[in-house]
Amino acid sequence: MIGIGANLGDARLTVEQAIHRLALLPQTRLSAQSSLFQTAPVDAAGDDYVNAVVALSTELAASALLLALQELELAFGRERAYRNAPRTLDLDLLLYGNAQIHNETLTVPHPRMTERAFVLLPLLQIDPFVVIPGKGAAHQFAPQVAAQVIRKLL
Ligand code: A4P
Ligand code: MG
Repeated sequence: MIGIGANLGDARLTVEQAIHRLALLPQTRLSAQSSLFQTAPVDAAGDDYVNAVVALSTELAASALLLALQELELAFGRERAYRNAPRTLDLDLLLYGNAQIHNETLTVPHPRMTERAFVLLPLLQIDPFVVIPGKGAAHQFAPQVAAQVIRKLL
C-alpha cells in the first residue's frame, strides 16, 4: 500500500499522474486505488493537500520499491522545477504485505500512518478489514483521527 500526497501547484493532477506512473513500475500491477481526498495539513503549514492511497501487487522487494518511489518523487520534482513551477510529491510505503521492516532507510508499517486521517481513511476505503502488522485492524484507529479535516474529491 502506497500513500500519495501533494500540496503545491495542481496537486490533483500530480496525484493522478503519480498513480499512473506507479501502475507502470516494472513487475508491478495497480490492484486498487482510493478516491482522491482534499485534506488539511497535519504537522505542516501551507495549502491543503491532495491525498490518495493505492494498492500495488509487485514482485519488487521493499527496498527496490522504496527506491522506485524516491525516483518518482525526484522525477516529479525535476519536471516541476524545469517548468519553474515547483510542486512536491510525497510517496510513502505504508504497508508491504504482512512485513514488518525496520532498517536505516525503511520502516514498515509507516510509523505515523495510524495517526493520520489522510492515510487511514483512503486505506480503509480500499480495504475496510486491512490489518496493520504489529498494530491490528486499521479501523480501530479511525476514531482517533476523526477531528482531522478530510473531504472526498468528486
Ligand atoms: N523512510 C522510512 N520509512 C519509510 C516509508 N515507509 N516510506 C525514509 C517512505 N519513506 C520511508 O522521507 C524521509 C526518509 O524516510 C526517506 O529517505 C526514507 O528513507 P521523505 O518523504 O523524504 O521525508 P518527509 O516527507 O519530509 O518526511 P516524512 O516524515 O516522511 O513526512 P511524512 O510523515 O510523510 O509527512 N498533511 C496532509 N494533509 N497530507 C499529507 O500528505 N504529508 C506530510 C509529510 C505532512 N502533513 C501532511 C501530509
Ligand atoms: Mg514521506
